[in-house]
Amino acid sequence: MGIKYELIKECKQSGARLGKIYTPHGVIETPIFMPVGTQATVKTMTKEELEEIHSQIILSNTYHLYLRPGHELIKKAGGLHKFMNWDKPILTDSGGFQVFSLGDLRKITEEGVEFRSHIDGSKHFISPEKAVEIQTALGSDIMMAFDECAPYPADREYVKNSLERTTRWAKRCKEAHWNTEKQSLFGIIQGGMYNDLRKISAEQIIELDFPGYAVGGLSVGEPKPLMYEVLDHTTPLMPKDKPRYLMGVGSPDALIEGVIRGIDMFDCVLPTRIGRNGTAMTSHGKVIIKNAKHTESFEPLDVECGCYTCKNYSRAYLRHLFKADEILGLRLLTYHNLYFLLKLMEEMRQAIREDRLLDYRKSFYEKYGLK
Ligand code: PRF
Ligand code: ZN
Repeated sequence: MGIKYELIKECKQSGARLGKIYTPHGVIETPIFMPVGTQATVKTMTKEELEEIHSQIILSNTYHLYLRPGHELIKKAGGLHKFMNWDKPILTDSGGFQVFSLGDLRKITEEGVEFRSHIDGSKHFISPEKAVEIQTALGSDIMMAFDECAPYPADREYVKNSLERTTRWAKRCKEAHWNTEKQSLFGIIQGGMYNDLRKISAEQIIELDFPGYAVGGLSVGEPKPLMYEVLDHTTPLMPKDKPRYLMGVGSPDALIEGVIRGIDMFDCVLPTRIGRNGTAMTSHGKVIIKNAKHTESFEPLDVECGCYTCKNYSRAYLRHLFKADEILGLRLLTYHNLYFLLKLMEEMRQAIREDRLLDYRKSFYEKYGLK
């Protein structure tokens, strides 16, 4: 029924978790990074390319697909997997976060959120029930509860009200969720940067008994040490026998710190977004490909990387593509960045197997130029 999580082992050095999530579209090895395909496409990447770099699961968005092309159309196409030609697992975010990012284009009430489309300005309303209805039509393996992600900074009173509403919405999502054989609904813990509020939210959401739990409301502009401190207080409250998902996190250091604190799943637009604007993540830190110093560099982006981009193309060529606004540049850097992060996750899984994740962090940071 739905997904099943298997905890394989905990790293003796760090406490990080190695596990497997069994879904109707296959097994995911955790900890895992999920490439983001907001509009039913991981920008510039074909299905074959995603498979080549061992993407095990991708994320898509309720908000965007509801507005365009519409969840009814995707349902008619046979569901999101068939529509976008991706037969491995898909997780859909509920639209909570995306709608709240709209600023003055939205109005929150107990019933739900009224907002204007970023595409044509038309008016819409998403409630917890509607978010589940849309995700049911999309047919994702994992759907997310409709939550409110409080901004940063936000005062205690605001965050308290917001997390309590998030709990009431989570309950309504659960009641509206009927396709439980094929789709699993995850709850989302909020509570901002207040450790006591995180505890209240965790207790309330866990009480509702979801097959997996996310930590939302982090990576919203707060300093990284603060995010790590909140995680330090939050993950120990989460059940050991269910997957734990840290939403919207994808920088290499935050992935490592998250895994060390017991997180199993991550997603972020970072690798694909910075790839398209010409920044590569490499084992020696970031490379800004348009930089003049790469003009005559016939070395790959990362000599240690085995990806298609690094095996075949030089920095000089990639720089030329970006300077000339050629589409292939976007594709090659996106490919490399996703390969880099997915390999980082695989290396972390191996380090957990061998009880040496803290050693791995140390050597990664030294090379990457951190700490
Ligand atoms: N809630 C939802 N999606 C999200 C977040 C959240 O809090 C975040 C926070 N970084 C990213 N994506 N539903
Ligand atoms: Zn590469």
